[in-house]
This record gives sequence, structure tokens and C-alpha cells, in this order.
Amino acid sequence: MPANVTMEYLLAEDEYRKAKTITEKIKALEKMYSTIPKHKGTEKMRLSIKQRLSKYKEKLEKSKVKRGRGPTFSVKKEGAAQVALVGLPNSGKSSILNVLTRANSVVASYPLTTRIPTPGMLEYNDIQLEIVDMPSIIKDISMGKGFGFQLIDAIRNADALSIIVDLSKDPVRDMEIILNELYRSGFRINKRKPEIEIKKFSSGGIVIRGKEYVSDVHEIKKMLVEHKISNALVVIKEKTSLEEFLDSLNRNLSYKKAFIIGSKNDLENCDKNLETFRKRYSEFGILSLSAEKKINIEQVKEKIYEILDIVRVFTKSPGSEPDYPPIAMKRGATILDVAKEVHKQFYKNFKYAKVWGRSVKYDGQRAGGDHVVGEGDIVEIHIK
Ligand SMILES: Nc1nc2c(ncn2[C@@H]2O[C@H](COP(=O)(O)OP(=O)(O)OP(=O)(O)O)[C@@H](O)[C@H]2O)c(=O)[nH]1
Ligand SMILES: [Mg+2]
Repeated sequence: MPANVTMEYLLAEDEYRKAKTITEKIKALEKMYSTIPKHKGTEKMRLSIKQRLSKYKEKLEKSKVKRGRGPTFSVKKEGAAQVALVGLPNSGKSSILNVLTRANSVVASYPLTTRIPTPGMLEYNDIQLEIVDMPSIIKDISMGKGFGFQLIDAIRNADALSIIVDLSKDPVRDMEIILNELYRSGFRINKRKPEIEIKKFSSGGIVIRGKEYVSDVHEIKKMLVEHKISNALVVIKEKTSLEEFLDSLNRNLSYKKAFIIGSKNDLENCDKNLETFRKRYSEFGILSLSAEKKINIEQVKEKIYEILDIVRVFTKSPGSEPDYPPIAMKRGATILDVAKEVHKQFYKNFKYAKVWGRSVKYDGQRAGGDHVVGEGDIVEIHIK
């Protein structure tokens, strides 16, 4: 035990030792993690806390399955992609859903009005997008408080998040609460899962490639063994911190893109609050709007579209005009992905495609199945 930990940390550790339930253990471990000084000398202790945390969280997940799940919150996906509106009670989520779509989610001046996820459709650039107004985030949803687990599952189901903070109140504090709850619930926001490949074998021990990308190979091996991986080829492809490596072993984590909407910007003090907020959270894309006065609605729609990373592809049959509407693909999708989207037969019997648009040098260029499509491309698929 290094001598340079704080009194608060020692108290939290004591709490951990005395904790009887899984939830108590998790809370104490979280306290330990937040009070431990963050420097090189405590790195291993921090990792060990995180490791214990993910173990207890897994146990909590399992116990939730046993307990049954109560009402289901799942929203059947409609349209090309789904964006979830998440935020604290009364922050204006339902008002935003209503102004973005034709939905009619109940708006009221008291908190926790929205009890179940409420979807609406937004058409943008000829593409149908689904926006889901989520029940509010409250403290300890990660422990299952309220319908916490159902809410977490519903948020997991979304392709991206829009975090709503009320600009007329204290957006910096609200954002802290939201990010903390999301983190504890297993979300990693605007982060990419590190590029690590793990191929398990039945013997041969652990072989690590890309050792130069991590600071402590011994610690990595320990983590793998803790996760019951004792024979595997581990390929690390980019610089990865020990904490990121530990995260990558945790299958319960969900990596989500998010941008922030500062709501109610028609109210007093909002400009000042927005300025402070922007400085504090400069790494996020931040827009402000007023659902009531309909300010900046178009910008928000554009941002939603942008965060989903969609490219539109028009399909066509030989000798005819392109079909309408276009189909929405994820950026990086290939011609074969497009074929799969159109019809199983096009995918199974694919021969080649002709492409017009940004991704090719000349109109009607021939392309193979692995050709990556570009925004607005026209694709004519030829089959065997
Ligand atoms: N001035 C102003 N008030 C707003 C705006 N948007 C929402 N409100 C008010 O804020 C309150 C909460 O709005 P809701 O849209 O119900 O908020 P919510 O986040 O869905 O709240 P819960 O579902 O109860 O957690 C209501 O009294 C709204 O009238 C806005 O743009 N400007
Ligand atoms: Mg609501």
C-alpha cells in the first residue's frame, strides 16, 4: 500500500471491506477509484479497483436477469438509424422530440413525465431517422434504480446519443451527473474501442504482438488471466493505456457517439451559461436550441444526420433512372453491403457493379464487391 493515499480513500476502502451487497461493493469501489490520487505510483491500484468493479458489475448484470426485467423498454428500430435523447428530468427532451418529429410526447413542468421511451421519425436528406425520447437519467440508474437497467438497455440499442442539458440551470453540473451515470452504466462516450484482436487457443500460453504499444506487458498478462484467458494470440494495433486494455476485455461496455443540445436557450442567463459550458466541454459538439421558440432546429437536425455517419446510395437498374428514395449505408460500407441491403439474391449472385459519383474516377466505372461507396453514389448491380 503506497503511503500517499488520502483519508477519504482509506475510509472508502474500509466501506468496501464492510460492504455486504453487490451494490454496496460497487459504490465503495467507485468511491475508492474517485478518491485515489491519479499518478504513476497508483496505476496498478487503480487497475485493480477497476478490475474488481467490472467483476461486481457483471455479477449485478447477472442478478438482474434472474430478478426479471419488469416492463420492456425496447423500441423496435425503424428507419435508417436511431438517436436517443438522454438527459436529466425536465431538461426538455420531450419538447425536443416533438419539435424534431411529428410525435406527441407529453410535456409538463414537473420532472419524470416521460416513463417509457417514445419514438418519432425525422426525415432528413431523404432518409428516415428515428429519434427516441428516453425516460430521464437519474442518479444510480447504473445500479438499477427506477427502471435503470431497462433504460440502459434502451440507450444501448441506439446508434448515437444526443445529450440534453438545460441551459437555464447549471449545465456544467448536469453534464457531470449525466456523464458519470453513463460511464457507470458501461457507456464510453465519443471513444473508440482500441484496436486489439484476441484469438483464443486451447494451449500455447499467451503470445502478445504489439508490445511496444503498452506500458506494462506483465500487467496485461495478469488481466488476461483474470479474465480466464490463458492461451491466446493478442494483437495490439495502437497505443493503448492499461485502463483501455481492461475496458476492451469487458464485453458489457457500449461505445457511443454523442453530441450535446443545450435546451431552452430563449430563457435568461442562457448565453452566459452556454459560454461557460462550451469552455468546459470543448471536446463535444454543442448546439443550443429553443423547442418553444423554434430556434436552431434545422442545425440540430443537421447535426443528428452528421453524427450518424450515413452515406446515401441510389440504386438503379440498367437502362433506367436511379431509384428513389436512396438507401442509407454506414460510412465505409462496400458495394457488397449495398447488395445485401437491396436483396439477398443481389448479394449471393453478385458479379460486378457500375458506379457513378464521388467514389469513382469516371461515370459508370466498373467496381468489385469490396469497393467503398461514397455519399450520393449511384450503383447498378450486375448479377451472375
Ligand atoms: N422556455 C422554454 N421552456 C421549455 C423549452 N423546452 C421545454 N420547456 C419546458 O420545460 C419543461 C420540461 O419539458 P419536457 O419537454 O417535458 O422535459 P423532459 O426532459 O421531457 O422532462 P421529463 O420527461 O419529465 O423528465 C416544460 O415545462 C416545458 O414547457 C424551451 O425551449 N423553452
Ligand atoms: Mg419527457
